[in-house]
Amino acid sequence: MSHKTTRDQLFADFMSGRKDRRSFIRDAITLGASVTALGAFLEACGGGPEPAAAPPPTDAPPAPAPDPDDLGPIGTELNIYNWSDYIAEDTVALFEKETGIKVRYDTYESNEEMMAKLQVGAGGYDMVVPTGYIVTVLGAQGLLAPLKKKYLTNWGNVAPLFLDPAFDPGNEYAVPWQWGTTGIAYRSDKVNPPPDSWGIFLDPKWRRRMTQMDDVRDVIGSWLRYRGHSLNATDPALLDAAKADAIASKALLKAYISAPVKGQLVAGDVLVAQLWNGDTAQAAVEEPSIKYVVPKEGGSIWTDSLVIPKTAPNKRAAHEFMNFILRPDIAAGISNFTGYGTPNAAAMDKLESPVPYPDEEERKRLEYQKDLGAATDAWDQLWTDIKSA
Ligand code: N2P
Repeated sequence: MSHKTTRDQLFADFMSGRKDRRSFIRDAITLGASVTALGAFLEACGGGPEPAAAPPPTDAPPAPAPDPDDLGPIGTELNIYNWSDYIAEDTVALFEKETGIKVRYDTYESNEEMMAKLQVGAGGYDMVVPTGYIVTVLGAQGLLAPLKKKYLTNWGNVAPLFLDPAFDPGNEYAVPWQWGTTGIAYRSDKVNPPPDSWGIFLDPKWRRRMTQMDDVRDVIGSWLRYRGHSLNATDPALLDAAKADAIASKALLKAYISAPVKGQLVAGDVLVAQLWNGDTAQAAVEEPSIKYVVPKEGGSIWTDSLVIPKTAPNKRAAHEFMNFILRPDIAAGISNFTGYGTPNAAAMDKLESPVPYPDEEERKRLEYQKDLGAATDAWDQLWTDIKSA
């Protein structure tokens, strides 16, 4: 049967009521009708078949199939889930004003907290901000929507160092947001000599005035580096040694706490804290004696990225936000507030105190966190053991 005959039959069946609306739409799309044309036709029919309605024209060429890269209209809402203290105070307001999109903005304190929500499909988020190795995990679990690059007209501003990262080949899912390092924040007015080793977290002199982050990768990673190993190690013997160090240190720590430790550093309740460089810079704005060091044994370097969950209800608006923050002025505003490095090359000369890209020498001491694959469970168990010790 020719396409035309099939189509005539389909319309005839629908108009006579032999075919219901749902299967009519499905079959018409299979035959190449465009969604717009179908919508107009159905509207003209008044929502259902009417025996008296005129038959639709049948000699028009079949409409092209809907474009899979077309995300439709921009929408009116956007739900963002980001780390705390990780955006400028005016970024969201500027975006809302320019686009008319209303943003709901929630925050989290660790990749694990964010992933737990995403994996059970909670929150209704359109955009989350995982660290590199987590992009790999979420992508492999089929939880991310691929980027539609045609909406990212400002993509050219991304510095070459952040293109095609190992954690997301071809930037299939991720738009780089900020990059930074994990080291030690300390009160230089009280801690002398300044710390230069992860071993400070084993020094009883600072009992109950020290914290490490509430983060499985950063805590175990620091103890691995302390003993001269990769922070991506999976060898059970190395992990056991890291566990022993972590448990010895735990007896001296005030808490496992991440970004919210800033207030305690400023107040002087905490004098030494494992922390990221940017959050340390934020605390130093309030209390200039707060300084930052990457220990001699080395620490982690990471890039966090914007990604869109597969279940996101507002994917087009999410792309609009991505393109917005790829603008140099907006990107510079974000890094000026967060104290982290920008992956936006065009924003570099707009920064108040730009974090320079790490040079060769620094990169030797810094290591990217990688997906641990099958060893993830062992690490998680270790973390549970440490926390309950
Ligand atoms: C937000 C810092 C997040 C960096 N305060 C973690 N990669």
